[in-house]
Amino acid sequence: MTELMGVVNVTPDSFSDGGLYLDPEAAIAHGRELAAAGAEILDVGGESTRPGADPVGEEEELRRVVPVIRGLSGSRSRISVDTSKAAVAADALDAGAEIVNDVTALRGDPEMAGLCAERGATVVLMHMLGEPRTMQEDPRYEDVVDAVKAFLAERLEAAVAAGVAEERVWLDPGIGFGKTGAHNMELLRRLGELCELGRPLVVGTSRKSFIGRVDGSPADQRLGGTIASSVLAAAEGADVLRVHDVAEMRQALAVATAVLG
Ligand code: HH2
Repeated sequence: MTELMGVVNVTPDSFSDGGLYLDPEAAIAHGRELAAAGAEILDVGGESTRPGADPVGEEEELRRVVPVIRGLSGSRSRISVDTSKAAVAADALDAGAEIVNDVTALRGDPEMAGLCAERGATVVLMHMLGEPRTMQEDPRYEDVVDAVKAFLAERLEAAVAAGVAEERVWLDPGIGFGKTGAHNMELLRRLGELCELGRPLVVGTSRKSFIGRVDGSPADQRLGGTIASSVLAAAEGADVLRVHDVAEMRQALAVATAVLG
């Protein structure tokens, strides 16, 4: 069954919901709502990775995410921390997280792989070309699916070499991370090729700008495009869908599953 990872952004500047849940109580209430709506996983993040975003210091990121994870631990959803810093991941794991969602695929902090290995965390390894500040400046690939697949295979191997159990690794093509609209479409259309890597696939299309490029919609009006792309991704083999709108996505998936049998 496809699982839903609900997004809890404790940031002032996330591209679609920045500032809405910066207060820990508001973030905890939002996370509880997503859990009640059927999110199997809650992904708590304290640093925006939108194109052009400025990096956040370790202290500030800890201050944002740890109280929220503590407040959500014990709910029926598993908790994931969206960070590329080992110190943040360590405290998040102590506070009740069990998944580390690292958009740098363990390349951002030399301590991250060892920490995840030692703590037995599940790790999401995501593809990104370049870094958030510059990743959307003219990204190019000979074949985007082949490039992402080779990258994810290499990062999976690196994680295992660092002691992370292979069965604890999930992979993610990184929709919108150093990709044009056409690259994102091709990745979604050929997602099945990434399933050949043999690990669960996480896909995050939620509210992203490739949807806006199709119909001109702003970030807060991309629910239809999020649902269409996520259902298609699930049909192509995605195991986990990272979304902001859990209730609507849960219903869409239930209907898609009922139709397909
Ligand atoms: N997308 C975003 C952040 N983290 N993690 C994974 N594994 N996959 C994704 O596609 C992904 C991710 C961007 O979305 P959001 O968190 O809403 O925005 P921001 O980075 O501006 O906070």
